Amino acid sequence: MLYWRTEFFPKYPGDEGTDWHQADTFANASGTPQIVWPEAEEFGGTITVWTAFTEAGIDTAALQFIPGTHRSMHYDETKRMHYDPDRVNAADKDGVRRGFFGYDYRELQVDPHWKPDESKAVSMVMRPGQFVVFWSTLMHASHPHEGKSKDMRLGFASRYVPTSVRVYPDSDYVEEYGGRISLKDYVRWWFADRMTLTTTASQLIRRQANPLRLGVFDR
Ligand SMILES: O=C(O)CCC(=O)C(=O)O
Repeated sequence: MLYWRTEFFPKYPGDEGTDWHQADTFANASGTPQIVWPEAEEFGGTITVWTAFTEAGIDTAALQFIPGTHRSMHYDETKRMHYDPDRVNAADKDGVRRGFFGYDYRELQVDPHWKPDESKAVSMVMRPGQFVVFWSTLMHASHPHEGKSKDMRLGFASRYVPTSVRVYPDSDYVEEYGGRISLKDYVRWWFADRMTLTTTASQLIRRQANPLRLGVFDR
């Protein structure tokens, strides 16, 4: 298994929720596929372990999921989204303030008139240290941070794929969310043994730090 990407997801008091989205190749923001599965595989996407570093409640940007949506993609990541930082915290979508960190995920919709069935959405209220594991093609989003509390919400996403998946193929840099990151010193971690996903977040971190079980790949 390859540990190929990590991201912090902060939501400050008053911040919008995250747009509903599914991610298959992760070309969504950068325009270039970041993971490419073998052609014979019917799968795409990545396992995400999203760990709450803070409280994540209904009023403080808890994640939301729509069960059963991971098998069919409503978004086409070969389309382009357009980055505009002025969009952040400025859009109202069906009565909810939502956005995608300067992008509008609706730009990728296969059917521009389609809407996610929010009546089936499940909210994932989490305490610090708890984590949720989900496939990235599962429709997910977050509530806005309503600003009723002064505390930020911070999530940390770790992303995993099988070793047969090509990661950042033919890319020297990633340009997304208004920044450009060189992949010159990029490494991905390789798990040499079986990992049970019932471990706690701290066990997971300990495992990630255990050199006997890990290798480092260059590209
Ligand atoms: O934390 C969020 O609001 C979004 C997280 C997310 O989309 C992800 O981890 O894939």
